Amino acid sequence: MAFFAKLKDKLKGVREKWSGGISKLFSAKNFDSDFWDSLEAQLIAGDTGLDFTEEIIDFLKAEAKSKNIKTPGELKNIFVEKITGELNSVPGMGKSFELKKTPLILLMIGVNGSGKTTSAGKLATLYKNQNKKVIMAAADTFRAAAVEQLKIWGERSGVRVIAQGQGSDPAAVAFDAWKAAESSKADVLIVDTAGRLHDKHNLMEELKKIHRVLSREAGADRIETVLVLDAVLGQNSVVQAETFNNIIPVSSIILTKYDNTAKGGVVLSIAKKLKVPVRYIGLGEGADDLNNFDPAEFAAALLELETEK
Ligand SMILES: Nc1nc2c(ncn2[C@@H]2O[C@H](COP(=O)(O)OP(=O)(O)OP(=O)(O)O)[C@@H](O)[C@H]2O)c(=O)[nH]1
Ligand SMILES: [Mg+2]
Repeated sequence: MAFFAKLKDKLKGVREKWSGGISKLFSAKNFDSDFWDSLEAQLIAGDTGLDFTEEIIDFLKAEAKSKNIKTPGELKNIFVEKITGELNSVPGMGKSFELKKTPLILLMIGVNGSGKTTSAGKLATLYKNQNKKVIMAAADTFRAAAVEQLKIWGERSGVRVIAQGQGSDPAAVAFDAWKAAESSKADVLIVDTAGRLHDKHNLMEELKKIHRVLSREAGADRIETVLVLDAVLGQNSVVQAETFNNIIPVSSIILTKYDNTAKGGVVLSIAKKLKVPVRYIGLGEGADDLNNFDPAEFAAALLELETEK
């Protein structure tokens, strides 16, 4: 199913649809301060972020003036192009991870409950379905039942999970898993890590250690540091991303629980502020509920325009 068709389907029960609100505005008869104020309010309410919202409004006003546009309806395509262009200006946006140098390491990081383990399981399923050889590493040795949770995903997807006991050194688990991935010529090694509050110093140090060990053994260019963010947190997730990025450079983002938010604009905020690609979005708890993020479709759907796909 196409990205937004699936999203709409998932969002059926959500009464307050952000895109529907924006779309309605553009059917206004003319530009008055009400139109601009409402558009601004809708974008901010949808977690687009203050700075970017202001930029969009200023850009649209300038376009309307210079092109002598009289009705909001005529601005629709310009709006869509602006949004799509901003998203696509970030390399890798909406694209799958590149398997140029294998085994590729996907180091899953993020705060508690953001969806790291679930996303690891979904990615394992996805690669398995593409007949890739996948190994997962249970480097969350902190939380009881974390290893078990990953093993269940492993069984479900038919993927081997490298684990040690609870409380063991996560960097040692990552090391073991790398050795296994290397010797078995795996395509992808997915490393699940413990959820951490981004202000907990020692947990961040532990994360750095995992990254250091993997970089030393496998080479930094083989590691995708995948920050898993909960879309429901909106602007807070942007702050989280900035904090994590200061610890180890984040190279990709998976935005989870997109099915649970009526505020889709956080994608724009992330693209604009962090310049890190949102490659996938999570649309549910199931193994197949992971989709590439499609910028053009996303932008068109904001105005309820049909796309060619
Ligand atoms: N609706 C929905 N739920 C999700 C999604 N991704 C994860 N979840 C749910 O969010 C909860 C937390 O997911 P986990 O994968 O355990 O999160 P985590 O980051 O590994 O958590 P910790 O290991 O405790 O840090 C679970 O109940 C998941 O089923 C998603 O895209 N949509
Ligand atoms: Mg977890």
